[in-house]
Amino acid sequence: MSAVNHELSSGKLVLRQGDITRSRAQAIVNAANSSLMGGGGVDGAIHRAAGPKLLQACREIVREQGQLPPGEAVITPGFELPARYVIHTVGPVWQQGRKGEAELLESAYLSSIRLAEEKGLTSLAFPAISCGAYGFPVEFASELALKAMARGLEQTGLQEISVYLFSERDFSTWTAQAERLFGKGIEEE
Ligand code: AR6
Repeated sequence: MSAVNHELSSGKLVLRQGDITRSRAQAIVNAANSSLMGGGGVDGAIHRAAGPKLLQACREIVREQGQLPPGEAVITPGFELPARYVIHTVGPVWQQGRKGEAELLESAYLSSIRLAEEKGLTSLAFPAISCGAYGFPVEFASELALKAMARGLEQTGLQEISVYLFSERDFSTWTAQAERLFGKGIEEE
C-alpha cells in the first residue's frame, strides 16, 4: 500500500491508498447518510466488515436521537473491525456550492475529531467524505479536509490522522494538495 507521511509540528498526517476497513487506527470514520442505516460506497464496506451489530447500534442511536444531520457525528463500537470505534458522520450532498456545502464538510471532519478527542483517542482514520455518491469536487474537498485535519491535530490530543483514498486518481489529487499545503511528505510503501 502506498502512503505519504507528513510530520506536522502537532502530529502525523498520513495519506494512504487503500481500504479503510483494514485500518489499524483506534477509530475509523464512516461517510454515512442521515438514516444511519448503511448504504453503498465506504458505508457499505464498513457495515460488511463490522458485522450486523453495527446496524443494531446505529438503529439504537436513531431511536434515541433521530436522524443525524449533515455536519454532525456519532460514535459506536467497531465490532468485527480492527478499529475499536466507528465514528459516523454525514457529509453534504454537493449542490454547486450554494448550500453551505464547504462549511458542512468542514464540520463533518471537525465533529468527528471532537468525538475522538472526547474518547481520549490518539489515532483516527478518515475516508474522503462526500467525494463519492455525494459528488463533492475532490480537489476542493481535499483542501478543506486537510486543513481541518491539521487544525484537529493542533487542537486535540490526537497524534495521528490518516486519510484513506480508494482510487489511484484520488490518492494523487490528495497527495498533491497535501504537498501544496504542508510541503513534501515522506513516501512509504
Ligand atoms: N475504503 C476507503 N474509501 C472508500 C471505500 C473503502 N472501502 N469504498 C469507497 N471509498 P461514498 P459519500 C471511497 O460514496 O460521497 C453511501 O451510500 C469512494 O471512492 O462512500 O459521502 C452512504 O450511505 C469515495 O472517494 O460516500 C451515503 O448515502 C469516498 O469513499 C452516501 O453514500 C466516499 O464515497 C455518502 O456519499
